Amino acid sequence: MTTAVNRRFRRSALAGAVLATVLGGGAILAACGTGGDGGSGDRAAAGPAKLSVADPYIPLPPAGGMGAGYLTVRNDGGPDELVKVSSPEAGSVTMHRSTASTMEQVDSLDVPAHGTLRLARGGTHLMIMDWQKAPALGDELELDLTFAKSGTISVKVPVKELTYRPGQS
Ligand SMILES: [Cu+2]
Repeated sequence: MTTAVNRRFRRSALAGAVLATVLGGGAILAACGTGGDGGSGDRAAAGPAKLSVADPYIPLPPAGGMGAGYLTVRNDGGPDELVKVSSPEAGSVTMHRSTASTMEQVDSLDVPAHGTLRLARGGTHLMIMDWQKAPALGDELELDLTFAKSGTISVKVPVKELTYRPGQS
């Protein structure tokens, strides 16, 4: 509630001439918002998380070897945390964060309020090992994403060619 009070104070402190502009468009308020993609910045960060998963894919692992997993978690609600990923089709799925020269395993990844958690090439990613059966192009593999507050979301993840990037067909 502190946030709402502050915001109201900020608005009332503005000159009447610009007040209409501020209320009319989200541009100014978004500048001091949560920084989430596409979030209006005008909504409170409290409340339950509202998660959805977009663009999941696994680049074809070499001969059934270690694979990577990429996806985007969108959140239209309060903050959450990805705490575990598993798959009935692989013995081991871990979360990794890439640094300049190496990568490290992490226990959890933040899903910001009204923002996104993006797992993408060169950044945070999943590492998948010990396949039950070597994945092939076109396979759809299940990943079970467990969040601290939202529980488990299961997604079917297509196996794509190595050069695939989301947004391409
Ligand atoms: Cu890794």
